[in-house]
Amino acid sequence: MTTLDPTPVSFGTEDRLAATVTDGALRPIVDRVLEGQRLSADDGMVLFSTPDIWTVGALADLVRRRLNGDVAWYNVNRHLNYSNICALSCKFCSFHRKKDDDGAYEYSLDDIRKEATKATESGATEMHIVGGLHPWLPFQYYLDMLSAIVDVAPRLHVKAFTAVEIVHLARIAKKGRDGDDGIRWVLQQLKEAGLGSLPGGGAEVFDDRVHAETHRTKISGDRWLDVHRIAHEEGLNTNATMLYGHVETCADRIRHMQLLRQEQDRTLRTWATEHGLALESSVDHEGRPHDAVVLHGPDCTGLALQPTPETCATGYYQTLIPLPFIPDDSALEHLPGPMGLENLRTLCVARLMLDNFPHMKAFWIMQTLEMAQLMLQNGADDIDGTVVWYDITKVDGAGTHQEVTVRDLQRAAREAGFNPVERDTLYRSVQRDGREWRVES
Ligand code: V47
Repeated sequence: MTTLDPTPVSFGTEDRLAATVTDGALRPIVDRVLEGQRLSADDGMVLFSTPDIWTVGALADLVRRRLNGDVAWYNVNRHLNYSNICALSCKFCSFHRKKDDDGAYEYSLDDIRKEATKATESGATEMHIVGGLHPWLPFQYYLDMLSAIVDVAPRLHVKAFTAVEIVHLARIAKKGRDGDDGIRWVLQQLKEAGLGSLPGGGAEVFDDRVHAETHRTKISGDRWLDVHRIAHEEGLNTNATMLYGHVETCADRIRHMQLLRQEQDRTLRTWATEHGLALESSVDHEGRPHDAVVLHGPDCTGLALQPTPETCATGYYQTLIPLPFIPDDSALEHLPGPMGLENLRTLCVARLMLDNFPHMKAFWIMQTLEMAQLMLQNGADDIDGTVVWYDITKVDGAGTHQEVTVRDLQRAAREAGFNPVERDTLYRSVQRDGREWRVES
């Protein structure tokens, strides 16, 4: 039997732009993007409301190619959700359980050791660990978890604990949940025990009304940003998410992106100074200079982030992961959740607004691998990894086993017209021979 290889498709960005601008409101934005200028919140709102979504996609693709060329990043990873027992009951979440609920679980240190061993034996480079706010596990459990992983799988990068968990740990370690000191202490202890970076979860949407309506008892957006700021100060790279498509507005999404952009400006200024790099001034949409760090990709001159944070005193945001709200089994199940074009547009707008984020991730578990392909063509440069087990969200009745192979990831990227490149957590390319791997320096 013969099989037909799908032909990789490619769209010439300039051609797409020339051919598709059908909305006059987009013309000044097209000019600004072509000139590398920063977009305003008003521009963001135009991008969300224009019927001409294909121009929005072409612009996002242009920016994505400036930063990452034709590379589509993926990684060989494992997710581990150590417990679903949670003191909170956020309305969008179907993962949390109370202690005596059906299906409540927690991993012992031995379970974690076994998972880390399996991960490393399968050639994974990363373990992504998050869980609920467990009411009675002591702080020592989290340190022991990291030490156990380092013990059995010393090369595995541990990306673990959302900002929400970090604040919880500061509280249970009796270091207080307010102020910077307790958070800093927790992060220092975890880093010493083996923590490599922070994932982007728990950011939801930085807005007080949304916070009150959907996740009232969780930390505020300001507190989430504080934790990531302190993590960066402690030399840890972090990611950011935005959980959209429930009760927030497009203006709320833009505000979320602006707050992240502002914080990344601050972080990158320190980062660049530390590296002895001159800062370039950029201009905003009205031609006013602002002193943001300008990121350029491989085919441009200027400052590109070098992924060498192990030797760096300052970390930064690596990627934004837009997370479409998945209503199934949550207290907001009556809401429909966003559909494909909304997901695509949100990713595009994020790519265009967050000019100082080097990466945009289309998390295939929540977007589907098929949509992730389209997203690669419209601003995303990363599709996450092999995952294997995932318990936080399940689309269309999926179970906890949610795995794709490296071949699947590579095929998806190639069919979308990109060059699949394996990365480690810090976006260094990985050279692999079966289960053996090394990072390219
Ligand atoms: O923290 C919870 C969100 C996050 C739902 O850093 C939901 O590389 C949609 O943060 N519908 C976990 N989202 C996922 C996450 C993540 C995933 C992949 C990569 C990275 C990274 C981070 O999912 C939670 C919460 O914000 N979430 N429930 C839901 N029903």
